[in-house]
Amino acid sequence: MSEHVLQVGVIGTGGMGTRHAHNLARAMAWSRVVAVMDLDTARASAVAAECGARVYDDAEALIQDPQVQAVVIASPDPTHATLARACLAAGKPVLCEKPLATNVQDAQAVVAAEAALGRRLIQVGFMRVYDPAHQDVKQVVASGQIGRPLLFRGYHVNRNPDHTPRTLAEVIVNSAVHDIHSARWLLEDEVAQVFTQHVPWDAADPASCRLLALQLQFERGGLAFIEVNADSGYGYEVTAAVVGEQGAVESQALRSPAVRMDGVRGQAVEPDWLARFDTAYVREVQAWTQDVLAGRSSGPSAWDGYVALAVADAAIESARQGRPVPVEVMAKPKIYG
Ligand code: ISE
Repeated sequence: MSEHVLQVGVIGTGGMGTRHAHNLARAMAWSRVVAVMDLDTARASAVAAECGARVYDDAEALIQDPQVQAVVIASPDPTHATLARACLAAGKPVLCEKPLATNVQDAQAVVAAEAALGRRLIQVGFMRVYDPAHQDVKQVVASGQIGRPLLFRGYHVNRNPDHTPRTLAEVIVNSAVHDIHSARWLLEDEVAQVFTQHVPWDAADPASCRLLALQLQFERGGLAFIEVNADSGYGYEVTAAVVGEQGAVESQALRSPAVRMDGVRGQAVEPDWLARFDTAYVREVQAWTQDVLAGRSSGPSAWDGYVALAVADAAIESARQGRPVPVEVMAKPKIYG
């Protein structure tokens, strides 16, 4: 590995992949982007030109490039598990955007492959653990000042300007996995069962989802209420709150200043996750690249990605059955501690 500068390949140049590429190229002296891949080669070429990188139209070829020392997977969700396993086979550290896979079986296969390798190479893109507002909540809970945590409350609102219908499975697997991970991270406990309710996007299509409500029960008795709104109509918001035996803590909903004018008090609401989590994404790749250069893994693991999908799988089943469903997970491999 280069002594001081990590050479990274980025797969996928949509909004997330482009943001990662820009951060890797500009936010720290110890990393640079040497390869960029997208099936849209024009889009990939634009990002590559900004980063001084080579362009690929084949992900496997980028992974095999000897100049590529670590990989970011920011391609469409259905490609994540296969590409993560290709990185494992090549022995290359990888930051894989969530979800780790689109179903629990594929996620389990990634975990099994990493366990067979005997060392952690995968970090999953649960970037909220690097968000200053979430870290403030974590610090209060970890300090013990609110006592034993009893409840996590997640509020997750997406703007959807085209009002593109979403399915229940997609809202759970693509969006709610963030809140499921936040609940596990903040309560430091595992989910025992989940109950799902939702408002369909189309009343005639119960598999569609306009608004999701998850109720989680944890192994030590704690609870979580998670709300995911697929089309807020006003902006993008994410908050996290924890209620403890002696108090409660919650993140600030909006980061913008409140402005009072003409008889109105207002605050700007951010349009999307790239805006709301700008600092978190920088800190995420700074921490990940420092880990890789130091030969360690400390961020959200493939195990975290798998467990989030095990909970998601139970949530989908709960919606189908209309009752709480237990969460089943495989035995935790030793490499995850
Ligand atoms: C998106 O893929 C993200 O990861 C965002 O953080 C989340 O808020 C959104 O719901 C997902 O679609």
